[in-house]
Amino acid sequence: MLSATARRNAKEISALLHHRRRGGSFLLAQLSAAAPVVSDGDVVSGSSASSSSSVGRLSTFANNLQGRRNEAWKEEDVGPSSSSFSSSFPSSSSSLFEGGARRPSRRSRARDRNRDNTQRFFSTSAREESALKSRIESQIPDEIARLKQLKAKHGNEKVGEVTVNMVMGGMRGIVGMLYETSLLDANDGIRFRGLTIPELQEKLPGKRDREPIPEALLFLLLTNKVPTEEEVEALRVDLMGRAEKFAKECANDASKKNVFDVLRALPEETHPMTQLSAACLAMQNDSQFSKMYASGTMKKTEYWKYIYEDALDLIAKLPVVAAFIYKRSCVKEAARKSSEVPTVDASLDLAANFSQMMGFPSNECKELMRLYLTIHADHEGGNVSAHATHLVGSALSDPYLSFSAGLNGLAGPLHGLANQEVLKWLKEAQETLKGDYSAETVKTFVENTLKSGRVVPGYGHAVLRRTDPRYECQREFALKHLPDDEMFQLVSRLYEIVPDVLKATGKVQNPWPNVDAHSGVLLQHFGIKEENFYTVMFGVSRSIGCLSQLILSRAHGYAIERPKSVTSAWLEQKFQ
Ligand code: NMX
Ligand code: MLT
Repeated sequence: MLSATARRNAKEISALLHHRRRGGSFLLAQLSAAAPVVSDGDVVSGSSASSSSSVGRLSTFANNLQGRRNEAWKEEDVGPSSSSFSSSFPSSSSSLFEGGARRPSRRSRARDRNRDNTQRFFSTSAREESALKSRIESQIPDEIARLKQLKAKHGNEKVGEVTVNMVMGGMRGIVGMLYETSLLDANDGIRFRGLTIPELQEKLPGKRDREPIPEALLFLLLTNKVPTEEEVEALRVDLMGRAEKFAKECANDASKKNVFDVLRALPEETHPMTQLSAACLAMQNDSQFSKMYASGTMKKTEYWKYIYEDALDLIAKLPVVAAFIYKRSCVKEAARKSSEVPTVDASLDLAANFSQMMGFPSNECKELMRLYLTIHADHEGGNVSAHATHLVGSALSDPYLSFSAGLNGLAGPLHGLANQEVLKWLKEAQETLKGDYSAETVKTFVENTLKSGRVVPGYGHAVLRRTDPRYECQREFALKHLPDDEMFQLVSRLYEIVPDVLKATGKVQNPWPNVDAHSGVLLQHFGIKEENFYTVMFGVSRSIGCLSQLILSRAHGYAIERPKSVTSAWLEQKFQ
């Protein structure tokens, strides 16, 4: 933490920098808030540096920076709205990066110097590149070349036909976007970089017991490579370090308003998903990508580096924020309610720590959390949450803005909120059936649900045409850990009855259960009984998939998304 004197000094430095350019205010934010203290390119942890030497370093740096800025401005004013990418990207109209070296112009050299200085203010992790980040960086040229070749060879070939039914039916079945991290097959189910869920359970290293840890999945999604034990551990340490730093800073620095103040200002009864999405937006001020973009010093080829930092920060922060929401707004028992920032145990894995922060430290519950956070992470790109994140991100909105949009979609009852609806429905069934789970009474209960105009929550899918493999692996978990749970027995009975009832309607394309039909039963068994929180857990997990792809989308230079829409009159005229 910088002392009060150091902060005051930082303010003065910023005032000095803040003439005629918005870059100055951006630097102020970094100077007054940042932990690292910078001198001639060395980063010293703010907490370990004495405040007087910090002030000296800041002043020296500011003087150098001011001198260099003046020099840069003499050459040409550079702003984010200027066509500042053209020198690095001769063919900037193309969606994928084009090659072609050019001698840097005077203007771009000036911008580079400016950028070098700006970048020194970013967190240690942004500068000391992790092995994962370096690996991603080393893969980018080949990936871009592969995509470029694909376009060059097959750019004008067709991948399908679009019918009026597809246009009018939620774009179902239209191949319309690139999404690398996972692929869904109607009959095989989901594959994460080619691996099924049982394969993940078998192959991903870093396991504490049987279930994979989400850190290993994140590595796989980002690199298309099964990590080693060491690689998983390095990523775990990185993420937990980010989580711990975030929680400690928010808990200890009363002088700065933070996301937890924003959440405390909301009524306790605000839906947890609304709180999570609002929290994402409240943290957007921390976006390194947005600050770099506003500084006008970032090249297009560097976007992904700051998206990466934001994405990993967000993945690390979300469980802390979610645990806070749970304790404050969801738990019924007053003794467990708390409006304190949760304490992160950085020696644990992300899922175990999440479970512990929520107040469930048992090994079984931690194991369930690992499974839960792994299997909900990704479901190719067309689902509402992934697509919304992808779409918003394509406008170069940062990960906080983009993922908040994804969460808003996840909060809908036909998508992620279905897990909440399932538990409500199961409780209703328990109350109505009073322990009589005979085939006839259960069938009547399901038919009555349809008659009342509701969908059967947890059943059906836009793409799948079989029982969701995510349902199957949760069922396996239940058979191992809670075979005698009464609600699990009801869920098993429903699995025998519901598909036939849905088939009998003659319109449901997929009568089989999806992921949401099972998750709540497991959670309530271990004491997480507040179903209005379930979608938040889905969101914490989904960040892993959506944000992995967001990093890759910027790394590979994807285009802004802008499909064509038509009016119904346009369609009618076309077929007249
Ligand atoms: N219960 C009752 N009716 C259903 C169900 C269901 N579980 N599933 C589909 N239908 C209906 C659907 O409403 C539609 O009716 P209509 O023509 O009157 O509008 C008809 O069957 C055809 O729909 P489909 O083509 O089978 O399904 P679609 O791709 O449109 O929708 C879902 C997919 C998942 C939105 C739909 O199956 C559903 O509403 N399921 C229940 C909610 C749910 O479990 N959602 C979670 C999905 C997984 N996730 O986590 O996101
Ligand atoms: C998901 O996990 O996103 C859901 O199964 C919905 C979908 O894939 O459309």
